[in-house]
Amino acid sequence: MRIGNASYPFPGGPAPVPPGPEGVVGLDFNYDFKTDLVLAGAGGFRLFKQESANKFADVTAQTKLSSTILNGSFTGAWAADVDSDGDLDVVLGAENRAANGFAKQW
Ligand SMILES: [Ca+2]
Ligand SMILES: [Ca+2]
Repeated sequence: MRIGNASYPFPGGPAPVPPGPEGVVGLDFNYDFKTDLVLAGAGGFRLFKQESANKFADVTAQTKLSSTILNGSFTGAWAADVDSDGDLDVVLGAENRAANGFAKQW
């Protein structure tokens, strides 16, 4: 995926599967008024934090999510406060039920 002059790896898996319409989610997970990106695809889950208008950093490792989620095969992702605690969560859709579920706000 390209933003400005930079390219960021979409987790498309070995195929590689291009991003689907539900595979890119903009959200401000750290409440700094800069939109961050969740990318979800056949090759897993990635979280990119926006550092400036045209620069994102891969902060996936900081989520401390399990490898089952990080490397799962997803059909889409959506931002929602699933548990109604005031923090945004990310819901991940998967055809493989073993990897289905949601990633609570980290
Ligand atoms: Ca942000
Ligand atoms: Ca929540």
